[in-house]
Amino acid sequence: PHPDRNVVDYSLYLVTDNTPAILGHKNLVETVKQAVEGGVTIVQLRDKTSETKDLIKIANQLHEICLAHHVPLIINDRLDVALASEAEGVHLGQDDMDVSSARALFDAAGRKAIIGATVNTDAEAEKACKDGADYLGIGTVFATPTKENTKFIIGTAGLQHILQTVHQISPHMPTVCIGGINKANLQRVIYQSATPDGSKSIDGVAIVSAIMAAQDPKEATTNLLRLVKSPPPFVHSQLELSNLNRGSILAVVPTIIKRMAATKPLCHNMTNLVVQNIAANVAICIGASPIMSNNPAESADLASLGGSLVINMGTTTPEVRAAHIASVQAYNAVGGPVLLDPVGAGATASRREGVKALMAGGYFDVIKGNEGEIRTVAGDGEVKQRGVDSGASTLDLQGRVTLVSRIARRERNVILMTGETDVVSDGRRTVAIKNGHAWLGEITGSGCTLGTAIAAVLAIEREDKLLAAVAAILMFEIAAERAAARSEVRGPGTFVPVFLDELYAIREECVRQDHKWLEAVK
Ligand code: 3NM
Ligand code: MG
Repeated sequence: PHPDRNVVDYSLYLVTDNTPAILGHKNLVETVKQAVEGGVTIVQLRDKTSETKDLIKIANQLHEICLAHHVPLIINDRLDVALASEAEGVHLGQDDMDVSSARALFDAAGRKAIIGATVNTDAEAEKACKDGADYLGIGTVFATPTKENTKFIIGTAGLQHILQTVHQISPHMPTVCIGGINKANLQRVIYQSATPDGSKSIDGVAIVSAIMAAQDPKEATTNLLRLVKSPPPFVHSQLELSNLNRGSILAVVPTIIKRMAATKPLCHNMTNLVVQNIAANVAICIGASPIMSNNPAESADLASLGGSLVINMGTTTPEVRAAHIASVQAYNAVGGPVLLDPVGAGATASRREGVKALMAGGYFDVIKGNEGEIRTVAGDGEVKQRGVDSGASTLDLQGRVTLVSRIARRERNVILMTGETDVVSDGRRTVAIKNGHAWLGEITGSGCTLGTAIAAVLAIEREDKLLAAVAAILMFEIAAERAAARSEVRGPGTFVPVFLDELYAIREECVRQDHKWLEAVK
C-alpha cells in the first residue's frame, strides 16, 4: 500500500540531513521516525555522502517507517536509490538530472513516481512546470547554514513572484518553499508569500534543521504542524474590509481616538536616541501609554500586555538590529502590531542591509517612511539618501500611489510614504492625505513620532490597520496645522510645545464628541 501520489499532503515536508552539525549525536533513522510520529506529511532522504549500498539500506529503513504512517518517501537526486528502495519519488535539484529524463527512466521501469524539482527563479519554475514536475520546491527563502552553495536568497517577495508565475502556467502545481524556515517565521512566510489576489499560496514548508537539529524532533514537529495549520496571530480580520472614502473616514476617526483615550494602550518604542522624549510625550498626549525600552529581554513580557511595538532604525547598530529582530518576533508570536520606521534606510550600505535583515526577520503591520526610505524598502535598485531627512521627492503622486500600493500587496501589510501628500495603502485601498505643516520638517523626530502615534492607534484598531494609520496621520498633521496657526508660535522652538498641546486638545475634543477639528481634513 504505497501512499497515493495523487493525494500527497505537502504541508510539512521533512528533508533529512546526516551531517553532525545538524544531526548532532542523534541517529538519523530514529530522528526521522520521531518526526513522522510528530506528523511530518512527506519525507525526503537527502544524503550527499553515503555510499550507494548504505544509501539503499537507509532508504529501506526510512521507507518502512514512512509506509507505516502513509507518508511518501522521496529520494534526493538518486533515481537508482529510489528504484531500489521502491520509494515514492525523487527530488531533483538544478544540477541533477532534468525532470523529463527522470520521468522517462521511471516510465521505462514501469514505475509511477513523484518527481519534485528545486527552482530558484521564474525561468526555472516555468521549465519545471512544462517538463512535468509533480511539485516544486522553491527557494532559497532565507539564508541558511544548512546549505552552503545556495544561489539566490529570494525572501517572501521572491517566493510570491515565483508563485505568481507558477499560477499562470500550472495553476494546480503543488509548491513547497525551503531555506531557513522555522517556528518563528513559518506562519508569516505562508501568509506573506501568497499571491495578492489569493489565487495561489504555498502548499507546504520544507524543513531541515528546525526538525533534524531539534533536541526533541517529535515535539518540534508537532509544534511546526500546529503552526502550519493556523493563520499567523497578527492576522486579525479574514473579512473584506469596507471601502474607505472621505465620508466614512471622517465618521469613524474620532471614535477611534476616543476609544484610544479610554483604553490607554501600551505603546512600546524601540526608538532612536534622539527622539525618546518627544515620542513618549506624543504618545501620552494622544492617549496612549508609552514605554521606551530597547532591551529585547523585556519584549516577550511587554508583548503579552497587549500593546504595540515601534521599531525605529534611527540610531542603529548591529546589536540594536538583533534586539529589534528578537522583539518583532516576540510581538508577531502573539499578534501584537508592529510598525517599522526604516529611518535613513537608503543612506548607507549598513542601513540598506539592516532594512533587509529586519524585513527577513519579522512581519511589520505598517512600514512608514519618506520616499527614499520606502524606495529602499521596495528594494528597487540603489537609493542614495543624504542623512536621514526627507530630501527631494522624485515621484509624482501617481508614481507614489503605484509604488506604495504595490509594496503593500507584496508585503501584505500597510505602507505609508510621507511627504507633502502622504500616501498610505493596504494594497487594496489607498488614501492620500494633504494635511501637515512645514514646521514638522524643521524639528527633530516628527516622522519618528508619527510612527509612535500610528503604532498607538494600531494597538486598539487591529482589524483595519489602514484606518488606524489614517486616524493617526490626521490627528498628528491637523495638530501641527493648528499649532502653527497659534499666535504664540513664532518658529520651530515654540512650535514643539504647542504641537503637544494641540494633540492633547484634539484628543479631548474627540472625547467630548466635538468633531469640528476634522473640518481641516484635506
Ligand atoms: N535546499 P534549513 S535550502 C536542502 O534553496 C536545501 O534549494 C535549499 O535547510 C534550496 O531548513 C536547503 O535548515 C536547506 O534552513 C534548508
Ligand atoms: Mg540536489
